[in-house]
Amino acid sequence: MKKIKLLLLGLFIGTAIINAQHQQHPNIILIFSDDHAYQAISAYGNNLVQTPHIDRIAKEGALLENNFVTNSICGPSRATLLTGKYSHKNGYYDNGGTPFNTAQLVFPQLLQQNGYQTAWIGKMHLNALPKGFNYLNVLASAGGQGHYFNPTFVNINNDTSTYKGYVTNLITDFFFEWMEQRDPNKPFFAVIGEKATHRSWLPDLPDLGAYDAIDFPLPDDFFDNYESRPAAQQQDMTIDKTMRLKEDLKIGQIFGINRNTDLNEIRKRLKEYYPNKKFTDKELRNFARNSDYSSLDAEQAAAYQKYYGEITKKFEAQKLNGKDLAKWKFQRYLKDYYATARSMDRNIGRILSYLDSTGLSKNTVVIYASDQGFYLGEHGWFDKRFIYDQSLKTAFVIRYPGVIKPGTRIKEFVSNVDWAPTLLDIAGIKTPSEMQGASFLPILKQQTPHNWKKDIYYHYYEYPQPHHVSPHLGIRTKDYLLIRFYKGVEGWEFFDLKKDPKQLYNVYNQKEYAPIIAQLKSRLKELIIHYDDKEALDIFNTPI
Ligand code: SGN
Ligand code: CA
Repeated sequence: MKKIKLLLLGLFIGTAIINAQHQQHPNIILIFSDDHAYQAISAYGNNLVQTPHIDRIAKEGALLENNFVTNSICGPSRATLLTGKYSHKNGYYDNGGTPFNTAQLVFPQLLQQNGYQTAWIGKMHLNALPKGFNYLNVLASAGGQGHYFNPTFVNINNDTSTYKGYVTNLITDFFFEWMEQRDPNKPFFAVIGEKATHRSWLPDLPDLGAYDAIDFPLPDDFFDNYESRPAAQQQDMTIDKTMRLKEDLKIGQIFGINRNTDLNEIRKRLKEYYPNKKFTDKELRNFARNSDYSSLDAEQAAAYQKYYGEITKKFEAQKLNGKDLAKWKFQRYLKDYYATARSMDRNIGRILSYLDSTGLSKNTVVIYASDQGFYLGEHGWFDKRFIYDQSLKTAFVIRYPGVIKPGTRIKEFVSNVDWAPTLLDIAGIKTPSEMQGASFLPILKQQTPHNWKKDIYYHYYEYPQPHHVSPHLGIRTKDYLLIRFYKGVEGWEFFDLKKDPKQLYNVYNQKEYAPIIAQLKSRLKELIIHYDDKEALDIFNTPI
């Protein structure tokens, strides 16, 4: 009898321990890429290029179809992620170089207070190291953008080190190193900040040419003439005119040279592609200026020279111009872009396998998201910034075993001010009142609150450099998009998304839309007041 009692007691204690382990808040990994378009992901419908590991996260968890950003560029997106606030509240409006204000609250501080160990590894791009992290190892050179090959990182003590290898692989390696040194008795939160797929799209060596056999279909608005959209007429981000053959597409590029390389050496290497062309010393020196291409070591440079040298020769033989040249550039852009993304998906595979083999998968939330969307030739563009769909929306897939039902697809509107509150909620922490978003964890559990938002407020600032996108603010609902451009171009735009999902026809002046435009304006004003965007209110109230 006594033995049975002891056995029962043992069972009871055992179950209690298991329960306690289950109740411990989960680990959270946020794999956060740069400029990786949702339309580049197979789980989001791309059927030419496969992203099996991002897809796996979606399949085993949820995919958000309407996840928006509040200001579609890099630094501001990261500042919003950390603070749960719009740019006008966290002070980080653009990539202009002003350091992120580290005195303000960032959500990892709250995670730390609740027993989490926290790390950010890879690209951060905030011109300052925020509080709230136990471990930092972030890209340092090129104004925080870092290099694809042999990059330099800065750690929490402000010490910099340069490492040999390809950035996406190194970032994963550093994550594993940190995992091995962390305290296994505490939950962890880690941001794996990818450099991929940022311009100038340098693939890892095994991926050079991975998509050369694919002829990518040209978006039907590739030769958009921007009629009825003055800000689109003013931008400087077309594949046709803005994208550069040498610096972006690596045509006639010389790799692995730097400011100290002898000019005769550069002249000699160029002879192979341009036997009859004479270069001035200034032109030769320019070849050594792009640090992304200078950072390759001899072996990497040789592989690049071989691959892009062949492409250069074929290109020069074709003597393309006009629309044919634009179409050719589009093909090369996508081939490099997807090849760069390929290494990232492979590395996400490494991360998922690591979690499987260490048994961590069960109690670790894994998120894959990008800092904003990106144009892959829609409207003829690359880059982002506009409130139009491809840059406004961004990928977000999340796996949370036992909580999110596999294969969930979410249509509700969420935005990046909601990310911090959601991550805090997962960790069992209430959203602080100064944050401007709300947790969408209930939505992920398919328990959408009845009053969940149905529209998104947006405000973009950076102007005129680098891409001449006029500042604007606006509101996006399921069916409509209303925009107020200012500074560069002054004016309103309105799109009926039911009839015009590609946002090609600005119908602001069509009479039949006057009632809905009036309604949307009053809602936009409410949002401006709700988010306390004073500058926006002045602009809204200024007649044009
Ligand atoms: C660089 C790029 C731009 C890009 C910004 C911001 N030019 O300036 O094309 O929009 O970064 O990107 S480049 O010739 O230097 O590549 S962000 O992702 O950091 O916001
Ligand atoms: Ca970015």
